[in-house]
Amino acid sequence: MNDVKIAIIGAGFSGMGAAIKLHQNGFEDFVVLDRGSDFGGTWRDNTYPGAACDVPSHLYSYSFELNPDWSRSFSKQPEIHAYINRVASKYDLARRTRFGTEVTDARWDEKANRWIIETSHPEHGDITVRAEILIGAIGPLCEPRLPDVAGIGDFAGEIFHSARWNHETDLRGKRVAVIGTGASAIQIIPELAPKIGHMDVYQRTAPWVLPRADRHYTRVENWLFRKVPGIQRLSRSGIYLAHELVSYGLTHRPDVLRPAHAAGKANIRRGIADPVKRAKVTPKFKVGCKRILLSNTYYPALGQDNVDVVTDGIDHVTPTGIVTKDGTVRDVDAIVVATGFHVTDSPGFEHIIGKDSESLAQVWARGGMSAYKGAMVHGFPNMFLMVGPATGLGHTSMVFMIESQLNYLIDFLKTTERNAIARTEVRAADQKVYNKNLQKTLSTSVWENGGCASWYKDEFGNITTLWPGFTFNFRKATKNFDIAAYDTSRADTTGT
Ligand code: N01
Repeated sequence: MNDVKIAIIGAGFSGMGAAIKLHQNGFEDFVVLDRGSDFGGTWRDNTYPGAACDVPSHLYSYSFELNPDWSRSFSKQPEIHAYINRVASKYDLARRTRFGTEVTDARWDEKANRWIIETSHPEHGDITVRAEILIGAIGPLCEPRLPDVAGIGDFAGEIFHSARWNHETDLRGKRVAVIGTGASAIQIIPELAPKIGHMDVYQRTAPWVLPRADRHYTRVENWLFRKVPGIQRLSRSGIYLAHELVSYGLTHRPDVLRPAHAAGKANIRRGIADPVKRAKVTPKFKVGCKRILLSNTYYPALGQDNVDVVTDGIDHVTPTGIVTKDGTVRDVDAIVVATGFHVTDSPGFEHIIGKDSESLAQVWARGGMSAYKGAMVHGFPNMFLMVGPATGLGHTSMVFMIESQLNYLIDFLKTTERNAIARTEVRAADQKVYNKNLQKTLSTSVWENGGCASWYKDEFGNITTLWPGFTFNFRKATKNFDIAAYDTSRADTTGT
């Protein structure tokens, strides 16, 4: 048994951020557990061709670790992963991190006021970690979702998910099917299209894809960012404010985003000459209802003669290809599955078990994901979720939300330490009111009224993934730990 004050699950952007802030604030007794073999979470796992960020580089980095050397305005995965590893090494996070360590069960022990965390490691075996505080930084986009299509397991060729790219496979000259047209697929398709023999793109819903203002930074710009950090901060603030304006359109006045429809349609016209293909890829819902995608190369790729857009719906998969509902058989050598992630039903929720011996999955199966300030869940004392329910964004950088949550985390730890509090549990009523207010704001949003189905919504039809509104309001809400919303008890008493 290993005893620590704090155990962090996950060494991605949010888990690393938590580790750094703990260290900076004098909380040194912690461990980071990660099932992978490197830092970066989703930026470690998503190595598909063309993987890049659709948030500007200067915004997609920690405010306390700006990177003046970004090579372009929208960075590609290798550069982001390298940045993450540089930060990890600067703060010596490897010393604190146990890689290859899968958390199989994390259970609250009410008598001991501790989290009992069972882990498994292929070489070190099973180790139990006992912690006063559990920080769940498992990430919302880490569990690949495979389509529920009959026969998919029987396909005899190469098949893999976008987040588990098989780099051993050479797709040059091959017949390839890509299932999905979301953020991942629209980056993969332009990379593959010029190299493969033929591609079938299975599109269930045509997304809005707007032009991407991507460019290389000049040497002078990088020099200036290095020498005058204020310029980079100014540029970051400008980008931040511009994105916040989009947030207003998304949540209160979707009509404000109407010009984006014209930009999206112009993007289609520029990229695709064939009117039949153009019609197929023209979206039928309001911009912003699903994540707004950015690309200058997606439509030109779809416009290529060796690329077909298939909209008939998949019926089943055979050992040699895909059969659509109209009975057409399309044989392929490989299938790329770009169908997203288990967001509201992550398998990770099954392994976190609270005071009533119920898992997060069981509790949330009753009414959907819910937390207080995206972090604390009634029934799960001393657990702090990073990027938990209602913290996702449709318009700007998650790193801003992560840093807001880190402020809240540190103030929670300082407050409880100062007051010798051993157990902290958010009150059910406060959690309920908080989420009721979120749902009220969401009711006018484009995600609710934009005429689309998306992973932002759960099986009950509620949007439980997104923060509705300006991110500076979330920053304000998480500035101080509001202890009045919590039931607390000291180590030597039964409650306060
Ligand atoms: O996944 P998605 P993703 N048959 O869920 C389709 C982030 N991200 O991996 O729209 C046929 O968006 C599904 O169709 P429909 C970002 O937050 C960021 O692309 O549901 N098709 C859709 O087209 C993003 O939102 C970056 O009708 C099926 C696609 O698969 C999130 O990750 C880059 C199907 C899934 O799209 C997820 O993006 C990449 C079926 N049975 C990703 N099931 C950045 O740049 C699903 N689909 C930061």
